[in-house]
Amino acid sequence: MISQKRYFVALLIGVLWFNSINTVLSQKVKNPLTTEIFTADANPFIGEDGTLWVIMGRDEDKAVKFTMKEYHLFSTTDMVNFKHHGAIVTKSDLSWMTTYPWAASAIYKDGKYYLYIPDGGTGRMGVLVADEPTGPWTDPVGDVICADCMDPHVFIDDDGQAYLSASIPHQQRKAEPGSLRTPFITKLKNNMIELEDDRHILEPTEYKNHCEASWIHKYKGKYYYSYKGHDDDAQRILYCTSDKPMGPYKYQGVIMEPTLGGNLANHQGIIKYKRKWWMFYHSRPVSNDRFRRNVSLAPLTYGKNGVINLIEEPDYNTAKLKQGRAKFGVDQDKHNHKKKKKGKKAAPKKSGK
Ligand code: FUB
Repeated sequence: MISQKRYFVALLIGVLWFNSINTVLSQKVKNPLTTEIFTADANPFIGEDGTLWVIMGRDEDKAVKFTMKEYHLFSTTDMVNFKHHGAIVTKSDLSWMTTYPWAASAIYKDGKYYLYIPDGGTGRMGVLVADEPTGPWTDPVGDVICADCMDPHVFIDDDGQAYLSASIPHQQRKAEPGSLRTPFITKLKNNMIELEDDRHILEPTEYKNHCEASWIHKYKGKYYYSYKGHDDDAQRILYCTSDKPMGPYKYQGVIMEPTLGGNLANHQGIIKYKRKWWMFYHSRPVSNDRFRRNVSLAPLTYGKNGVINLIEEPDYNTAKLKQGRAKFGVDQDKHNHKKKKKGKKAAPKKSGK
């Protein structure tokens, strides 16, 4: 009798779990994820209870540069409905900040959340710690923990070892031809607030045309290092793969072509959530302006041999955009006109080498 009861409870849990996953797979993502504020540099991470959290930088409503002052937090359990938790960290919380808090990286490990924050493009990077993604976030060091970690990303491997990838600013190291900054990968110590001394600076044979936005993820035992391109690959999201987290890597191709509104600074955040892979990115569907961006989300799929299929920028939620444009005084007709004139460029279906 007892075992029959247990069987039914297990069956019920199984059905509920299957339904929740199917909901995620079948619902349609609403892009951009919010038009309430301008957002950029989405960093998705999974919390202790399985919620997907996303920390984004906020572009100011009247921004004319990347003068971002706040990180905002969003959460979801279905990739369709995102809850906005407001600003969780501001520039004034960071005693060591000399410029603006740019693309940060957050991660959960052993009961704590860590947030790695770059001081603009200077390479200086500090770290905050919290018990919950909503904070309060505190600064355990009170100073930077790295002098040359621009656009950091922290990835934790299956064995618990954490790796940090980032870009060395060009002021500190001359980049390879075609690149603006040099990518590297290093280990974090167990305490998550110190870097190991050894680092693998990627050789020119491992990547090409690198700008910023380092990101590591793992798929079927392979490590993927993705980044935003430079020079001939300006504004593209590119990637390389390796059998080991610290490389050597091999350049593979393009994940995404330049986004709507064109110039400067896409930034990818790649994550697996409820059996499906996703890429957060940003573009300018509301403002059509370089410094006022909106984060969107697209499914990421793999082809033969783990090749990442090219992600085409999806259609946006027009009703939401109209509201957004009215709020920020963007001329709808001017935007549409520009879009029509530009036309739709043909893009290859698979990533090219
Ligand atoms: O958002 C400020 C900077 O622009 C980021 O650090 C870069 O990745 C680019 O998105």
